[in-house]
Amino acid sequence: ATLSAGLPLGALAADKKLVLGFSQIGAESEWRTANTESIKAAAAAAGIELKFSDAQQKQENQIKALRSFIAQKVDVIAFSPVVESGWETVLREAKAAKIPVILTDRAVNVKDDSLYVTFMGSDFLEEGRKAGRWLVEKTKGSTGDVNIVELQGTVGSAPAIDRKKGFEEIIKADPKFKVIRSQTGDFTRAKGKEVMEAFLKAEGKKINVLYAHNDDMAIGAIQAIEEAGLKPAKDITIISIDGVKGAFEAMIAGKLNVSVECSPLLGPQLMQAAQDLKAGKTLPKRIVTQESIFPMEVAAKEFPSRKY
Ligand code: GZL
Repeated sequence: ATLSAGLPLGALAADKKLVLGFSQIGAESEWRTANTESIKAAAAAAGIELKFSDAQQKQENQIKALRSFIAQKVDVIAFSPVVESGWETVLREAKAAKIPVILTDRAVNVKDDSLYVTFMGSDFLEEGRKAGRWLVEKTKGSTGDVNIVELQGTVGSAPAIDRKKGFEEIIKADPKFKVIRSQTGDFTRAKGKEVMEAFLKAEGKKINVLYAHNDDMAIGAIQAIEEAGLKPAKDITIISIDGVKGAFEAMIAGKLNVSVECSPLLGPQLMQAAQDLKAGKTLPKRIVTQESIFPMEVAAKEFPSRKY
């Protein structure tokens, strides 16, 4: 897609520093703080002036930040939308101001996709499928029911919607898989622990598997499982997503079975995209991050080379 704005950024005086306004969701998880570090470090390395705002996971704060970037006439706006809906109006204001918008990490639901130049981030559907495929493999040959409890991410967010969808797409193939409880833990350790305590009270020893949409909620749930006198990764198989340091530490301690990688290291790609826009280049509408999966058996070997 070409620049939805007017003059290509190339019209900027060559020596003028590119100014990028970035609206970050918050600091809810290890993933998020690693993502922020990646963006700040990459801006400094690229000599880009970064105006950074933290929305404490509130959409209204993100919209306020985007409006302030428009008022300041930044060259490029980028943000990680906390939920998929409710962005049309402010994105139209950015378009009217001829400021190109880059989406990072999470997608938005808009009818007119000229409202953003590109969306760079993971394929959350595929992350959910990878989690489902790992569980199918792990329970191959077992005939009894596999009772699953699910800790969903932030309600209405692209990762929560798609990680649920991708996982269900795979497990629906075998009726032995039963999701007996599913509730949001809002991607945080504290909420993940609280909701897992409720699951354990309601279902107790019936629970065979926990599927957590991120490592932070899984780590919170591990505390609840231990406090209930059960052995995480043994009495209850635990599958999570992100691949942050805390997950590797839990796998090395034998308390988490697998983590599907979701890379937060989008900073360099974001700065490259902003500079390409300034140079008048067109960007692909979708840039997908390449990712892997880490079962506990490889955690100790992989840990030293992990960058987040
Ligand atoms: C995924 C990102 C999610 C992470 C969580 O790209 O949006 O938000 O999986 C984070 O850890 O809070």
